Amino acid sequence: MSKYSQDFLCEVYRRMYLIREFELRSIEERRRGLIPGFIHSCVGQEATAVGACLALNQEDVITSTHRGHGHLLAKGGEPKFMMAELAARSSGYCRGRGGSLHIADFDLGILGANGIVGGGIPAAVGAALAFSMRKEKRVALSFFGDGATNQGSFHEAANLAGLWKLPVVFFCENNLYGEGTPQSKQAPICDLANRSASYCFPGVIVDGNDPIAVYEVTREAVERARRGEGPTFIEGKTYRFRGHYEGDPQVYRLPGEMEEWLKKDPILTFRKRLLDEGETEEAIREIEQQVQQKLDEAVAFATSSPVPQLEDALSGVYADTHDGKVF
Ligand SMILES: Cc1ncc(C[n+]2csc(CCOP(=O)(O)OP(=O)(O)O)c2C)c(N)n1
Ligand SMILES: [Mg+2]
Repeated sequence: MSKYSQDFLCEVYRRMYLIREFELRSIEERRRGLIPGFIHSCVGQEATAVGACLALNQEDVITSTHRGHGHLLAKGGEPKFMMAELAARSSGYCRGRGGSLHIADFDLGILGANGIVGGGIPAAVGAALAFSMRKEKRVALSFFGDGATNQGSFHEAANLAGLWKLPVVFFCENNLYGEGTPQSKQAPICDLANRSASYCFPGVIVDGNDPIAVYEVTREAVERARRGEGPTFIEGKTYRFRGHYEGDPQVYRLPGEMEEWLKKDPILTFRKRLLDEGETEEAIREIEQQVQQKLDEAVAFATSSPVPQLEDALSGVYADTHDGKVF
């Protein structure tokens, strides 16, 4: 028997299923023409987002990446405002100006997805510095990919966070590739968690397809940060099941690699685990139906929302028209 309540385990499944289905819907809606531009889907990486965000409080903050939909949904993002943003509608999170790569909601502690690889990492460290200076017991968690750990921004941010013992969690989703380049051709080390040694804080490796394992290591890292003991680097080993972007021919994958990882599909394995824990098939189906209904509503909301108007193009660009929110 699990030490977690059925309600908690069902919530884990609900959030992971929502992310998976949100991604599949957005791929479909892009094909149908509702969504312009690129989508970098996180299908296969749902467990890192959900496990990590469940270990945070509402007032804690995250920074995200170009592959950010899962992080935002896991931190409480509303699917209809996200779908509207993806569809470039004025009812979207950023009034339709940001799109998939730039969704933010300060009220939920979502400081932003980010099109710049490694760009969210110093932003999270900056937030952690602010918390520390204001003596607030809040934590910043930065999601980033394996490729981002080769950026200077990661090393500079990790250095200061280690030096100043800031309340930050560096969460690396190692999906084995940066675009089409395998990790072995990007960096001379295998386990990226070892990078933390240079900056004098712990590095932990976790099965990134197991949301409970992710939750547990993240909770420990968050508690450590809240106690003022500084950062932790978590490396979640995982795999993306879709291309780097929708349309990627994926010629770089090794033979048999996908098949092996599909056996560890976080949604299917956790669904089975729920059944083993005594949850009924009917209860799981009900969760799935509720999610599907939410997504139907999200697509209908986006479809019926207006596109931004030309005369509003400059609103929010200059400080005097900014709505003044701080995180
Ligand atoms: C600074 C910068 N360099 C290059 C790119 C182009 N680019 C977009 S995603 C990506 C790969 C990132 O790999 P990783 O950090 O492992 O994240 P993943 O896509 O695997 O989630 C690259 C090189 C970019 N957006 N920003
Ligand atoms: Mg990667």
